[in-house]
Order: sequence, then structure tokens, then C-alpha cells
Amino acid sequence: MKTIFSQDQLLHAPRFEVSDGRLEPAKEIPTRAQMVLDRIHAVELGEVFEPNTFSLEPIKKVHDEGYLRFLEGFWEEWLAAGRKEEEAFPFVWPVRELRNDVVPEQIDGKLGYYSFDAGSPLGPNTWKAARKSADTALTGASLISGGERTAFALCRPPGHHAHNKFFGGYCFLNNAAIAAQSLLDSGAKKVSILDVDYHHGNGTQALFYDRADVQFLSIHADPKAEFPYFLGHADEKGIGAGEGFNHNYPLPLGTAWDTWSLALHQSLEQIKRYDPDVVIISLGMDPFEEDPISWFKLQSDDFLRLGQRLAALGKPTLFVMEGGYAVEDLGINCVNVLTAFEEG
Ligand code: OKP
Ligand code: ZN
Repeated sequence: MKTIFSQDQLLHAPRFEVSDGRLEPAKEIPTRAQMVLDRIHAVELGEVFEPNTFSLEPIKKVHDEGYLRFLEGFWEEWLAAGRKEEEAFPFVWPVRELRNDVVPEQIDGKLGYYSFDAGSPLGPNTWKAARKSADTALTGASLISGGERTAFALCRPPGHHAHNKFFGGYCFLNNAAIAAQSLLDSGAKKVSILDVDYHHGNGTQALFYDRADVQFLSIHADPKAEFPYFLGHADEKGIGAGEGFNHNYPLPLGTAWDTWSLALHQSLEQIKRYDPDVVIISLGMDPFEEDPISWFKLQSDDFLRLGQRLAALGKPTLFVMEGGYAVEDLGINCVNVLTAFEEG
């Protein structure tokens, strides 16, 4: 299997995140990608190559232009405002009755307007890394459009929590959504996105919620108990033309393969019914039992089973990396999915 990755994706290197009511060491760190790369080389999964450089056009199909201009110019603006901190945290948001139709002019106002949490600091190279991560996804999509059965977009920073105009959950550009849109623009009529990350893919869901050309399915920790808390319930089915094309499988903390795989089975049945031209897997490795921030109980061998089941769909499949924070095992688990898929 071909892997796409750029070293520029390592340039986003957050030091801290606000989590669980306090400042904690950042979890979404460059080492994650390095561990996956090391394993890819160790098992000789296949060629690893640089993403192509794309214009902003395919990204603008998914993200608001003002949001993209904000991300691109942020660090300069931060310095111009006299800020000396090495990374920037939002801390005030336009929730409920507050207005979100007027974009603030001041830097902290803008930061809050364009985000939904304080877990995803912006640093000097965040834009560069996020843009490359999106180019990695776009390159993966172009391989599939060009006739490859599969490809692995080693995206980092991840993307599935990013909405049209706000970042959060370590995500800035929604790589899987950008890839899906680009596949549609290259001739695919229907794309399914199956998100197996431990956290609900709120951004991806929202981006396609009113559309029938992208089916979104997510197996994740119940948002009543887990981040992102405010989206991902089972009754979210899509709206308008998108009604019936969104499927959430919220599961209790502590879920192991027996229960998790039932939700997987249901997702795969829905995908078969939809009969997409391409499947995108938002590949989060944090359902793993030793993940430090997640509470599912999948084991390394279960990821082989996941790969086999995905292969059995028999569809062109693009893997897009999302979360996974048990860095020691991240490479093994991730590459388990990919090798089992190839052999399946
Ligand atoms: C990103 B991805 C839990 C704090 C949650 C944010 C988690 C973002 C996950 N105690 N912090 O979906 O893996
Ligand atoms: Zn996650």
C-alpha cells in the first residue's frame, strides 16, 4: 500500500493543551506520525512519498474562506498584537444566545470565533502543517481516482473534529472531508466515510449533514460521557436531502471488540446498502485499550480483524489517519489495519 506523508506535517508541535480543567502536556504530538512511519518501514508496507501541492480551491470547498485566511495569517497577527507566548489558546466562545454573525476584529475574539475548544493551540507552523496534512489527504484521493484500490494518507494534524469555520479537538482542516469532496469532484457519485476514531467525528458529520452524496458513519464513545460532548448521538440521522445518510453508533466507555464489532457490522451493512463508489476510513487508533485518553478496549489483534472486515467490502478505500495516542503501539496497531486490509 502506498503511504503519503510530508515532514512538514511535523512542524505543528504543541506543548500544552487545556484538558480536564487544567493545562496538560499536549497529546497530539509529532512522535505519533514518526511511530507510524517507523512501522511502515519495518514491515515494508510499501512506498512512502510526498504529497502533491494543491491550490486552496479543494480546501475552500469544505472550509469557509474567512476561516482559512484567519488560520493562514494567525501567527503574524499574534506577534503583531505583541503576544510573546509560543502557542495561542482560545478562551471565549459564541455559545447559545451570543452572536456568531459578526466576526470580531481583535485576536482573542477571532480565536474564539473560529474554534470550539481550548485543546488545540495554534503555533507558528500550525497552518503549514495542517495545509500539508490536507494535501496528503488530497493526494490519497487522487491515487484512488486514478484507479488504485487503496492508499494511506498519514494525516497529522488530524481532521475529523474540524468544521466549516472552526477548529478543535486537535483538528484544523478536515482532511477526510476534503478528500471526500475531491473524490466527488473527480467523478465519484457517492462516498462513504466510516469514522472509527474513539471520538465522534463531529466536523465531518456537520459538513455533510444535509447531503446525500456523502454517507457518514461513526463508531465512538457516547458523547454524554466523552469529548466532543455536543454531537454524536444516535438520533442524528441527517437533515433535508441528507436525511438517512448519517449513522452514529455511540458506545459506552469500556467497550471491547465484542460490542464494538457489532457496531462495525451494522456500519458495514449500511455502507453495502448505500453502495458507494469509494470508502474513506477516518482511521483513529484510540479505541485501543492502552490509549491514554480513551476508554475502549480494542487490542492490537482486533485491528487486524478490522482491516479484514473493511477489505471484505470490496470497495476502493482511502485510509485517512485521525487520532491515537498510545505512541508505543500506534505504529503496530495502525499498520495492522493496513496489512490485514491488503491481505483480505
Ligand atoms: C482528537 B481525536 C479527555 C479530553 C479530551 C480532546 C480529545 C481530542 C481527540 N479527557 N481532549 O478525535 O483523537
Ligand atoms: Zn480520537
